[in-house]
Amino acid sequence: MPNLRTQVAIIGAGPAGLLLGLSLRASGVDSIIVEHSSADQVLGRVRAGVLEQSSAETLTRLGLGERMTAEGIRSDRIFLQAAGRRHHIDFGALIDRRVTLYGQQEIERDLLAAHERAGSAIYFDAEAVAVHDIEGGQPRVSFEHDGATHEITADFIVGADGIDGVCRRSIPRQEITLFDRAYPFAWLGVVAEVPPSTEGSIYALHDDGFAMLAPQSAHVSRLYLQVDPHELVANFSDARIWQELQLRLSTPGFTLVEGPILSKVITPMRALVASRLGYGHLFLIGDAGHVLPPTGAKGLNAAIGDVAILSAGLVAHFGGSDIRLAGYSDEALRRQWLMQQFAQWMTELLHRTPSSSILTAPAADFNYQSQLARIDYIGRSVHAQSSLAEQYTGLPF
Ligand code: RFL
Repeated sequence: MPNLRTQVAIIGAGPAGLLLGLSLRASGVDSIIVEHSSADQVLGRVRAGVLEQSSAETLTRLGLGERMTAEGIRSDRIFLQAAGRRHHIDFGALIDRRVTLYGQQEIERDLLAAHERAGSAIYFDAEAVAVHDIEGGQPRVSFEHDGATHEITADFIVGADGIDGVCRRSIPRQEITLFDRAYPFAWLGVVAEVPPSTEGSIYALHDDGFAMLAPQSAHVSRLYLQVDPHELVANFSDARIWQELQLRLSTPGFTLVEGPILSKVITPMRALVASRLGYGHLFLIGDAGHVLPPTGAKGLNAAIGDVAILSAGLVAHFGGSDIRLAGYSDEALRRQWLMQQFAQWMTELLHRTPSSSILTAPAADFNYQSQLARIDYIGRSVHAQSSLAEQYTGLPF
């Protein structure tokens, strides 16, 4: 059985795990990454696409800025739309901050290329990944690879294994609480080979539900529709998708350009925060510790923020000081709850909540009228717009 030894064993080669490995390496801390999918599967997942200003700066500091700067879109605005009126939220003019629109799969491609250049140890297609002895001084990770059982002994294990990974579940149940919330709607997300019809993302509330248009590059746009969480992708032909998008995104004088749809996926809308992101010698980063509804575009940014905080803590630990590492969970959770309240606010502002046994039809209609008024207020108030801009582009604290 191959026995390996490293300072930090990382489970999961999503953006959080890959970025942590690179960040540690830049400070002379070694790691091994274990991933249960293949590299092609990792690169094939289409997900987030909005980078806060500080996330883009973190990636640039780690030498990942070249393609992002050349191919990503620096955007200084979004549009909020309701009742056929579109409000321009101009981050640049309001607070002089911006976001970068660059697909998560492109970031992962850049991260994997950087790891390849650096000769990092990454085990793709690992099976039966398990963590052991996280409370003791010699935590271990075991996994099957190429027909052989491997074991890694490490100083620390980092769970970067997403919402369904093994790491969070390895913390004893009595030691962790999960704050969990499911929304009664989902997103149908499509990637279309079509130049963006707008210079900034459009977030629209419509009688039929939420719709969004997000530029991704000069030739690619992402588009989203609120759908019932029990809907099947098969029920959405390209023609039906474009028809719904045209309806929900329409305003006088705006033309939504149509084109070939490259992918379609339905994602349930969910929020989850673990009460702790560290236990013994195990730490959780990214979706392994918390999941955000995508409306605030924070999931990937939260992962990048976790990496920045944990990486600094681990580097300080190996340099002889434990204070930062001991504070990781509290600091990352404080930032996480700031992001959660914003994502919740955006989600509740922009989706039609279906009536249910809890929310009667008149109450659902009341909510909708109130949402329309809130968007009208944001359109009229520079203070409300500045607050939105500050939270969307990333809190500076
Ligand atoms: P990831 O990207 O889920 O990566 C986790 C990695 O761990 C691997 N893994 C394991 N490896 C070894 N052993 C095991 N037992 C393992 N179990 C899992 C997985 O194969 C995977 O490679 O988590 P990470 O790195 O924390 O990154 C977080 C982001 O991916 C996530 O926050 C965002 O993409 C969320 N999200 C979105 N966020 C946005 O801000 N805007 C969006 O538009 C947006 N769209 C999305 C999304 C997440 C989605 N998923 C997870 C359903 C759309 C989708 C479909």
